Amino acid sequence: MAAPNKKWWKKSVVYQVYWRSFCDSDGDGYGDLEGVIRKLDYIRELGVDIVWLNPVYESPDLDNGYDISDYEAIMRKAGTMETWERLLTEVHRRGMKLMMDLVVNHTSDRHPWFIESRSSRDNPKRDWYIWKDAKDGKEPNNWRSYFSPSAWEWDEATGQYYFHSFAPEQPDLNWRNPEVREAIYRMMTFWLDKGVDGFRLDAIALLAKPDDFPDADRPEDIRYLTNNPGLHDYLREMNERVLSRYDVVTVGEAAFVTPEEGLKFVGEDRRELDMLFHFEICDEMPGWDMIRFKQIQRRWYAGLWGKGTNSQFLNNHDHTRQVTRYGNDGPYRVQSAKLLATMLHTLPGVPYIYQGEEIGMTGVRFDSIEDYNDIAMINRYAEEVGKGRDPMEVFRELQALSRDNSRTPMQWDDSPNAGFTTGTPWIRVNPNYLEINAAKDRSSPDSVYRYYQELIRLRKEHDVMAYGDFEEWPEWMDDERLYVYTRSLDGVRWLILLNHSDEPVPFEWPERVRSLTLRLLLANYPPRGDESERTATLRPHEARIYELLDDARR
Ligand code: TEU
Repeated sequence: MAAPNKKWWKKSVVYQVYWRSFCDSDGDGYGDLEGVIRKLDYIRELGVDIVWLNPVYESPDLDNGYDISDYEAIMRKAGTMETWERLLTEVHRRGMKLMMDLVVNHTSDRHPWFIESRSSRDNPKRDWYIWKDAKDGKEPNNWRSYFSPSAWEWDEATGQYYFHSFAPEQPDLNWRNPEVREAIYRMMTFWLDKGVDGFRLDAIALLAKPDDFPDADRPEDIRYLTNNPGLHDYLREMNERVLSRYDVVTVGEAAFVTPEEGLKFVGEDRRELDMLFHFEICDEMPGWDMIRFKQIQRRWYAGLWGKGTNSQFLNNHDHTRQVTRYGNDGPYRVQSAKLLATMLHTLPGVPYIYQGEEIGMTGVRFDSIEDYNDIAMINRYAEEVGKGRDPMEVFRELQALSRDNSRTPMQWDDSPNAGFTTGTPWIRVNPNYLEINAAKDRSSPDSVYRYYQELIRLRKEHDVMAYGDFEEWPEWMDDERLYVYTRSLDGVRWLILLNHSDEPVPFEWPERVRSLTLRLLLANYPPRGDESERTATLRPHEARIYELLDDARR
């Protein structure tokens, strides 16, 4: 297959900073931008190239910043514009780039645009949002939203419903209206002129809405919210009007896309976005499923390679920590965290690290719904309990995938509140911080943190990790425990061997490699001295990266 074109961001590693849970500099219990600045050396020492900062704009903060009330101001909890500017300077001073999270599908209901829009039916901004009359005295259609039972909210004052893909406090903008698009492009230009290096575009597959909002056959399957006609016209226009004028990188959060759909977002000849997050894993694979995971990787590689860029991630601020959800957070936590890292950093695509992943932080199980803050969980809990279900049963059901699993504070050290804050943290700290924390990891040569450093160093030194073709070894394609594949570029060939299971698994080297020399580049266990040329035994959650050398290259 054609190797991808080279661009600066294709060889990069992105680190996601969920700032409110990262580092609190002033003791108010919320992480803040000053706190992020303090920890930039930590991020830099990992080897990271791009920092993705979750939304910091002015917001009533009902959905943790994804409900923006002023796009050109900084939320008080986070800091001031002056601090933000200093953060940008400090990121750049360390040779890194800053990627801002931007929400353009919806605003907060407190945004002045919406306040005007809802003020009367003939307000000039009425059409900036999506308003519809009631149908037979009810909602215009039967769609659900992500966070509530209906995507429509009744507005008593003007006697119409407005549309919201998420909470009722997050009304969707009407992208059909050219004035809305102009206002968004102007706002993006404001940030680009300040020097940001790119955007993570929130819920970007939701921008376009259908003409007529037909009823869904199965309202519980909310795919209808995404990928509606017109979406790619908007993205092309955004690219032409804004993005193409700067040397920036974009990643779109694209729910419910297949590789065929995905290529429309990131195909390099289409001039829309650079990378995407698809959710075939995080939204649709509740627990680890090796066969399915391999199929997903295969399909996306076939669909995008040489044409557009994928991202590799298994968790973020919305999805439970990977070592808990997809690995082993018990006896093999360290090995498992390293195995997952090896996989994400050697599969084709740009790897994303979610804060705390690099020290193997785990999910959490708090005792009661009162300990949780996630609006998705709380609204769903109220809905289900409202139907008369047993509250404890509902609570238990929602716990495993609550978004708060990954939102607990970063565990810096073993001091109170894990060194995150001197005040009362906005969300409880995971009690395992005495055992799992950055200070401990950084001082131990075998830690998860050190392993991430090694992986990132390898990416910097070897183009094959970013640009190499991907090929699975056919003998293990259907294996439920082992994942075996190569990456190859210009005669350099790497082999990745992963045992994603709690048991030791025997491995027999195929005939065709017995004449090659294997040079071990990185592994999460010490090398065994007792392996023959024909067989090996992979220990639980063992990961190895080899370079394969034939005679000419030895
Ligand atoms: O999430 C969008 C979203 O739909 C996710 O909840 C979903 O689980 C998945 O990851 C994509 O299919 C974004 C933000 O990441 C989230 O924190 C916000 O709450 C949401 O948008 C609304 O802005």
